[in-house]
Amino acid sequence: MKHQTSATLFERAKQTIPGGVNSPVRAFKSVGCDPIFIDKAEGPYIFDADGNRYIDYVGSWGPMILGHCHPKVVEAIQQAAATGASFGAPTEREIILAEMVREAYPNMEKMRMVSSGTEATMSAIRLARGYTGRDKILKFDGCYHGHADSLLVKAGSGAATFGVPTSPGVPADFAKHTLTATYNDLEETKALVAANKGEIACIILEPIAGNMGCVIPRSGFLEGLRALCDAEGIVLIIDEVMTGFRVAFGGAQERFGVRGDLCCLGKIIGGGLPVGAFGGKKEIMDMLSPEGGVYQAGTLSGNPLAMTAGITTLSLLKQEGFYDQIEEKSAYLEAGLKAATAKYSGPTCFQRVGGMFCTYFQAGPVNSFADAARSDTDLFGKFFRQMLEGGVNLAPSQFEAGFMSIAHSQTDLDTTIAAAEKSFAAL
Ligand code: KE4
Repeated sequence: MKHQTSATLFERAKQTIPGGVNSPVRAFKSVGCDPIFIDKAEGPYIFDADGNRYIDYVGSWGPMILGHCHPKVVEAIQQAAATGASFGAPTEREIILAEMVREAYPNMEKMRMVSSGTEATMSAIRLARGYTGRDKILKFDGCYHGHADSLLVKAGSGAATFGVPTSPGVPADFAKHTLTATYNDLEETKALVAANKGEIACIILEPIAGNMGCVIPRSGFLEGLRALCDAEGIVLIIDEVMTGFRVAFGGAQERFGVRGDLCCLGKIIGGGLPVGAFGGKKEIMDMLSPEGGVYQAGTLSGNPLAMTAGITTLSLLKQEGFYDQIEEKSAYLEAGLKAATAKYSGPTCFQRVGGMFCTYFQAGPVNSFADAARSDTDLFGKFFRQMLEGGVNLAPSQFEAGFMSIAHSQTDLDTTIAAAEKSFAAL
């Protein structure tokens, strides 16, 4: 087959795949250029179809915290593939991964493996509704929990990027059960709960909102939601699909000390293969079929290859000092990017927790989606394109977070900072 460049692949892809991509944000629509098609990846690098190398801060949107193609993960997957790709029957590997996850998230007394973050949050919400007998759910503007119908209401990530927060195709009858509040606004949330007393099954949130950049919970916000849910018999669902094993081995729940009744995971626990998980209190989880009446299922749930990739990944994350190194690299990058704005007169605001971060093109601070939406997305797009030209692959949207991996070297960070200096100067 004649060598295909990203441009030719994109044209060809659009013939059979809507927008030429299997997930909207990959189309680079909000950053004003055509997408790059990836040929291969290694460590902190991705290589596109035109042979360009990029220092990668997307990391498949979070999973690749070890860097791409970690030899131990590759070898484990190769060995697992030789013993069977999928059985549709239970395996010990599912137990091993569940036990490893429970060690890091003790509130996940029991859990179910699924194949995506969307499946995890969708199932957790159904379970919360089944457990409480209530229909309404409460989420926060700018938080994205996947594309299940009841969640595409003022969602973040792709939906926000396209400025179409409430997606067509979601029946009004579904959306009406979804209440939305302002992230970090505990008083508003309390008022909304009071106005729907006894009707709300769950409150679901990102403990650090990585789908409107990187929005950090105000002191007392998570604690306040925990107390509110306890007082009102509401299930608190903490969606750690992005933050789980990202900002600490025990995620944001370890970092902030506030635990959900249910917790959703994804991304890193699959080591790049399709895995999601939801879990929590035994009394809630045991309502799931075949124990209880709440139905949830999946052909590839607990897939042996994905379980193997997850087990190998988590075992490497447990190594002493792993998150200290991620913190060190991320803090160095933060300082460098801030210094890189010296020749740039416009306002920027850099927000970070551990190895997830965002440069907002505004003065900040950014505490909510309304704050994030004030960013200059055109300027972000220009910066993104400059950085891509400079060999650095950032998340292609102002409303996404960037991710550090352990594979990013000092040289990679210095190269990134130099590219940022050039890019800011050219804005
Ligand atoms: P998936 O269904 O995409 O595996 O997970 C949905 C999801 C749930 N919860 C949180 C907090 C998430 O961040 C996500 C997915 N994250 C986006 C990136 N912001 C996925 C990238 C994409 O949509 O292509």
